[in-house]
Amino acid sequence: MRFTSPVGLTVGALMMLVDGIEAQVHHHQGPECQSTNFTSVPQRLEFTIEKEAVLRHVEQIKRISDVVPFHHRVTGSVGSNSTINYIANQLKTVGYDIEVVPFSAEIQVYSRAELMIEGNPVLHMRLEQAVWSPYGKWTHRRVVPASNDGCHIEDYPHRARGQVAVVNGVGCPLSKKSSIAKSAGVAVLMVTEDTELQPTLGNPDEPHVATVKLIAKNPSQLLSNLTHTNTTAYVDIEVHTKLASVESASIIATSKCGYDGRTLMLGTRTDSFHRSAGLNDNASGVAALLETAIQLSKYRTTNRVKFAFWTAGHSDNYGSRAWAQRQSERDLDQIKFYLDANMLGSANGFPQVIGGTNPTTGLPGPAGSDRGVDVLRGFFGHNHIASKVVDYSGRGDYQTFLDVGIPAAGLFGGADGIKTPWEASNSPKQRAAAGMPYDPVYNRPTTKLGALLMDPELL
Ligand SMILES: *[C@@H]1O[C@H](CO)[C@@H](O)[C@H](O)[C@H]1NC(C)=O
Ligand SMILES: *[C@@H]1O[C@H](CO)[C@@H](O)[C@H](O)[C@H]1NC(C)=O
Ligand SMILES: *[C@@H]1O[C@H](CO)[C@@H](O)[C@H](O)[C@H]1NC(C)=O
Ligand SMILES: *[C@@H]1O[C@H](CO)[C@@H](O)[C@H](O)[C@H]1NC(C)=O
Ligand SMILES: CC(=O)N[C@H]1CO[C@H](CO)[C@@H](O)[C@@H]1O
Repeated sequence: MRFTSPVGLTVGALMMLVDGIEAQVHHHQGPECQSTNFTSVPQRLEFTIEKEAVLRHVEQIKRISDVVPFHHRVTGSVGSNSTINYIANQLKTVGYDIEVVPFSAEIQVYSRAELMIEGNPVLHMRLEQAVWSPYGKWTHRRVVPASNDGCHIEDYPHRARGQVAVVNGVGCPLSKKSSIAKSAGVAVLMVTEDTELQPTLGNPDEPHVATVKLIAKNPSQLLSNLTHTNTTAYVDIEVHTKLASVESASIIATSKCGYDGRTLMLGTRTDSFHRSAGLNDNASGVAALLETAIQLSKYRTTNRVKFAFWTAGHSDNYGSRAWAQRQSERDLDQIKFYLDANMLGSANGFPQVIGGTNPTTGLPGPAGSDRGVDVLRGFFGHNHIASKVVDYSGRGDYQTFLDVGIPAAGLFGGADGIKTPWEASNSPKQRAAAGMPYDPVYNRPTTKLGALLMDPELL
């Protein structure tokens, strides 16, 4: 079965975007690229990506996760290393120049947080601990709600000093709230949200307070129960964290042919969350990109194409940031566009193009980002597939590129966001559950391939 792949087609479309003037086609090709072994321009790449081939890569990654402890593929683990080796071997076989970019860092490998609400009855709740949160144990503290969104120091009342301040999940990055809470003398910052997503503080170097998330179906009601009872609610909170030095690698595969000065880069991350085999998140991105790379190897491209398979994506884009730090200004300047592909197999997914406003600067992405977004939207429109643009959230490896001034966009099937009625009515029947998450198994310990619906439209 042959089908149209957004990733495959958009590679072709984006290559034309970075081509600019078509006349430069042959000038920059080395002698090995003059052979008739190559077809010249990959305009029809989209027709050569087979769904079965993509699924085979996902199945291979599932096989890897089946035989490792806890079935996860966390950075530096056996499952992660086997995934990386599999990718590198596949790409080497079809002739890419492979660069193994070593990665070594202190990574949070274990975290757990618990809340005990004293009172009648005593409530025990699991908290999701923010990545890079400081740790500790606090007993008999008051729960004090911050006013507004907790983005300004005056949002934390004096009686929150040394206590547990509660904020919502909107308004500004959690990292900012946590730093402000620290200045306000708060002991623990508790964010209430109804999603399973593990929050992150970005990096371990900034001043933060212990930061945890209380996952509640109705956070505002729980909060008012905790804070507006006539007797003050007291809580005990315990945050455990373990850091370990982790060794891993990112894989960069570079096409043999093409002009370096206008390089197109495509990337995805290879690691999973702790409790998950990560088959959608993000094996689907790996599989789609890997198969695109394999098919593209048959073509002589005008411009250089690099495929990146990042490690430590889960720990705040560490892998891609470590790679970017090793590049010279000139290397980075040659990359004219970066496309990130992740979670393309979301069972209730909806095609989303990531672009818009950079959360770090509050400004639009670097010049050229919009054109990339238009090419991706254009693809969906041309194929009568409903899609939408969502703002960069900072959680994908595209953020690394935005931060160094390289135009970037992302392709995404959706995670714990909720499908709207409009999106549902513009989705095929099997993905039309309004009011349900795009990925019902996001960050859950499932290894079932059946949970994925690798459907042609989303791959
Ligand atoms: C072209 O393909 C043939 C057969 O697959 C191979 O032997 C030859 O080395 C290739 N030439 C180049 C320049 O890659
Ligand atoms: C809040 O308290 C009310 C009344 O006791 C209870 O029915 C409700 O379930 C509580 N909500 C939460 C989120 O704990
Ligand atoms: C809390 O106190 C107010 C007045 O002080 C009273 O009207 C209300 O019934 C009390 N609520 C509970 C749950 O005891
Ligand atoms: C994973 O690979 C890295 C090298 O990239 C190595 O240092 C590390 O020991 C490997 N981890 C395991 C668990 O084999
Ligand atoms: C485990 C992991 O890194 N998941 C990521 C997969 O990609 C999406 C989109 O970039 C991220 O939001 C997830 O955090």
